[in-house]
Amino acid sequence: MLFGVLGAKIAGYVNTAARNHSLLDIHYQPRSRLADVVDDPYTLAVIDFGIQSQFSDEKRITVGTPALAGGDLLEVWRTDELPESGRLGDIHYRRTSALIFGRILVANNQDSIESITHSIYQQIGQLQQELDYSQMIRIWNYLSWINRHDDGMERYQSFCVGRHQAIDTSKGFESHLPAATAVGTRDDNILVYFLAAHEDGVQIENPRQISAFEYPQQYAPKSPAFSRAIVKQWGDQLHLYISGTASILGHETRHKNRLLEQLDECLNNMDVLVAEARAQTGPDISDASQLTAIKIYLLAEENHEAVLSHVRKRLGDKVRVLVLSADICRDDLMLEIEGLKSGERGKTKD
Ligand code: 3EB
Repeated sequence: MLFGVLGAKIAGYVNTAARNHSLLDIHYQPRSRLADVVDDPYTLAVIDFGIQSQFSDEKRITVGTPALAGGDLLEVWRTDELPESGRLGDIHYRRTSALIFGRILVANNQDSIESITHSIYQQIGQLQQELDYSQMIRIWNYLSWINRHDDGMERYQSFCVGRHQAIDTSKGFESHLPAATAVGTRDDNILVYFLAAHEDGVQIENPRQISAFEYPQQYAPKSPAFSRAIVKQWGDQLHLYISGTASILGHETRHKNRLLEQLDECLNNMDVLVAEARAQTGPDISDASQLTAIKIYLLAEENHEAVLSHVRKRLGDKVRVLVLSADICRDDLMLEIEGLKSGERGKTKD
């Protein structure tokens, strides 16, 4: 009898995980569920937002871009296989047979942002090689004081140099670049977290924009190494990761000092990326309103209500919207937006 109950309990547990064959599921949960989510052994990572970038526990990352809207939500990454935790150099990771989630937090010190970035990306490359997850899929970079000029160069530009020098730039590397976010925090930490896998996703570029890796040198002496979006199949799930997207056409900032026009241009760019992704690989959604979630990084906090109401007018109320306080890598950009579609083909998860 006792065994029966226990057996059923274990079976129930296994079934919960096995029911959806999603190698990776990303969804949003109310903050009140934090304890359950962290206790769940299948939780790979929990992304949270606050005043300062930090590792709040073994699974939870607090990103130093405080939430102005949507702060009642946690972003939860869950797998269908018990993840194994480990550490290599400064990188903490959790991994399954299919994927690895890594995170690294480095305090600003006397070293230049270029050399800190170089060390971070070198360690990431080493981890990918040693543990055999060769394809970077999606990466988030939260750099303190991104617009400050250190040694005559904006810290974002120095970051681009350090990154470019550390990654593999052998022939054809531009067609294997991850989707990325690079925004600024106002604390003294540099936080990078990422998702890598054995096999590449499908890289999506934006026909309205010059690819970042082909930008003219004025934006960074070494080109920004990221793609505009990635589509990745995880078992029966298809994910679309849209990089931080700004009011840029070609390579130039549009609508300087006009917040809502910049917002519309970001959303136009995201609509185009969704359409490109659909044409190339078929996530069954037609525009940004059908994304699972977007994160809006906003320079001027006091504008968050205007931004949120404009976004709701354009995208409706299905998509989760987080508005986060952050610095943006060009000083004429007032905001930047990233997007996620998770779930089975054609279905939107909440
Ligand atoms: C842009 O389109 C805006 O350097 O990794 C967005 C996303 C931006 C990622 C990066 C930079 C990066 O150029 C800036």
